[in-house]
Amino acid sequence: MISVTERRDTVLAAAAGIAAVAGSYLVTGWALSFVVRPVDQAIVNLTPGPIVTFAIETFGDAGHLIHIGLAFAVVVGLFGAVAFAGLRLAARTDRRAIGAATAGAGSWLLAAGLTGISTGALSAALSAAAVVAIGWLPASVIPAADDTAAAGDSPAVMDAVRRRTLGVVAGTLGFVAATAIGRRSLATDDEPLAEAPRSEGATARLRELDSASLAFKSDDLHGMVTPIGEFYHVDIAEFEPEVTASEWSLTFTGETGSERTVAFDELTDRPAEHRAVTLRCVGEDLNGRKLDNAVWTGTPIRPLLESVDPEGDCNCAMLRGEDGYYVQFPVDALAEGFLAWGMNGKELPAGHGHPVRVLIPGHWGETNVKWLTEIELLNVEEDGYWEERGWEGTGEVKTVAKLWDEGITERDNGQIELAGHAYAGTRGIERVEVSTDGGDSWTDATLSDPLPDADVWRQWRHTFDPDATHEVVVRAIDGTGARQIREESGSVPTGASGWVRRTVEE
Ligand SMILES: Nc1nc2c(c(=O)[nH]1)N[C@H]1C(S)=C(S)[C@@H](COP(=O)(O)O)O[C@H]1N2
Ligand SMILES: [Mo]
Repeated sequence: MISVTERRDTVLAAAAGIAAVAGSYLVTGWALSFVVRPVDQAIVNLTPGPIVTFAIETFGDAGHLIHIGLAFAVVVGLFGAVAFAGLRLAARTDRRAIGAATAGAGSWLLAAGLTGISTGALSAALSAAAVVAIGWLPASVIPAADDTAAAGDSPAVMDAVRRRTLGVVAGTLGFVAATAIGRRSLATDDEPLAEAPRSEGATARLRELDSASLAFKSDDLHGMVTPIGEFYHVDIAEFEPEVTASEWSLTFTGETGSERTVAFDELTDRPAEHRAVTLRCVGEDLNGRKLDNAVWTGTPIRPLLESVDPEGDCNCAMLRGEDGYYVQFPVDALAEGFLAWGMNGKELPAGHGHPVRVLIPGHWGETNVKWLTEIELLNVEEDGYWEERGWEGTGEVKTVAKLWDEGITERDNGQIELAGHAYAGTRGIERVEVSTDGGDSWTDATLSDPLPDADVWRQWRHTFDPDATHEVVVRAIDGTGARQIREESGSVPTGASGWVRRTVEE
């Protein structure tokens, strides 16, 4: 039989666990030193590839909620266990101070162990204080084991225990709410991004893309450039690395004639270019939203690569990011790449690889390593992060024409406008064809002006007079004259294929 006090201690310990996490969050926010982060990272790293792939296919972006939820539960459980041990010790020795000291020290060690003493000191202290506050202070207002035993678990005493325990739980939830609100007021997310070094030319490029854009009926449609805040994200980690420009460096390792480390200032002193580059994730649905375009400021990789004298037997390189991400692909593709430190004229945002990422023309998004720290030249091919999980996404992107939801609008004259973006990597988009009769007949869509950039999408638009329910189908033809693959397939392993279809009512 579980005694009243044991049950009470279990509830108090759970409350203490929650308060410890909230205390850490109050200090750190959603950052690397938050106590949940290392556990979440461990869960992500330890989850077998097939399960990751299954979760992404089944739940899409909501899959993140599963590992994050699990990580929260584990960390609450860990702090709760420490608090429980303290409460039990207090009951056993009848010395609350001993229990509180044990719980406080134990939770401080736990928090510091999770986040590291240097980064997480304050967060650890607050977690420990929360555990002590919840586990110990209420113990003085709630009848202890002896009292309840003496009272023979009388209904009156049991009632008091229950009421006061509920009071502590309510207080904890209040604390959680207060930390969430407190964090929001502390948050500096709205701080504008600084201009990127050497980004003067980016403004002219942005203007050029803007004037190449088609005008649309809908204001919700992006033109040729995706605004920074709306550019898609794909991250293996829930918590973005925090790397400052002065901390950052890139090292060429492995099979090189001479190893080399490049610092941020050295990189940004090199010849700068402003390239429009489109990214598309191999894991997205056929008509998914993980396709975006920006003007990136950076410098070509080729001269740096040549300077280290690559010697590997497989003509392949493993690129690694600060978040533990890695991807391997041919050096020939890498040599065409670009080391970017600016995005739409601003310094690279934290979520897009601050301070430096790589951009590989024409290949799937996964080759564009963010927070890039190392380029290792190899003798034998090795799998990258996504290849270990069943994808084959290091090659060239497939051709796609998207028909966006907000791209289907009715004009004032009753015509229907259809619009989207089309992308075929370095092959370029030659034509987009639209059918409004389920694929029996096809018309060429109007395209945005071609740009000089090697790896950039185009916009398309088509208007027609509706007369019934229309089965709309769109398909693109790339610069080599090849038509978008008709056969339908899901994203695993080589990216979704098929033609986007939509029923449009008059
Ligand atoms: N370091 C690192 N680089 C990464 C990833 C990552 O998780 N970590 N995700 C990759 C994937 S799968 C894609 S599609 C692109 C997305 O880039 P974005 O988040 O800037 O849109 O980044 C790639 N580079
Ligand atoms: Mo991706």
